[in-house]
Amino acid sequence: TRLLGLELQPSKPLRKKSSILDISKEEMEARLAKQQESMWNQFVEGHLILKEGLVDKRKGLFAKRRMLLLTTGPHLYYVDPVNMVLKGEIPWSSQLRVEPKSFKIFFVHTPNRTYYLEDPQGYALEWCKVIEEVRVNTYNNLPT
Ligand code: 4IP
Repeated sequence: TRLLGLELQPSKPLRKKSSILDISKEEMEARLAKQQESMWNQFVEGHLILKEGLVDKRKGLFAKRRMLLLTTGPHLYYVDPVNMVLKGEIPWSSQLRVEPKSFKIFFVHTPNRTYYLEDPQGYALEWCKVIEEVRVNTYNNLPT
């Protein structure tokens, strides 16, 4: 039927809003192929990079600027972007929690350590949102 020029669609079953981790096999292959051109690809052990960005990771008095790479797995790798060396990984578990402190500062809590991170560009809330989305979709539990 047509109504005011609009085609009336039979109502679709309600679908959950797709998450950042809902990636079809074809899309995964295409994105991984494209990622081969990325200078960060060498650090992520074949995983797909979901978000990347420079952050200052504070430990004690000093902060180190690191490229933070959130990937499928999930993993949160951090790389020294000057020497192009993988420095470590924030360990993922169902207990990982993010805590935005301001537009620039956010914490990543893990059972053994809280990572103090600062996004100089002010996208801390974006980081928190995407990490939380990955957590929920990986471990299937509710925010606390
Ligand atoms: C270092 O401080 C860097 O912040 C390291 O970060 C950090 O390791 C070290 O903590 C910390 O002592 P200095 O360079 O001033 O000595 P990065 O590895 O990114 O270079 P992580 O990786 O663990 O944050 P310790 O406690 O891990 O050694």
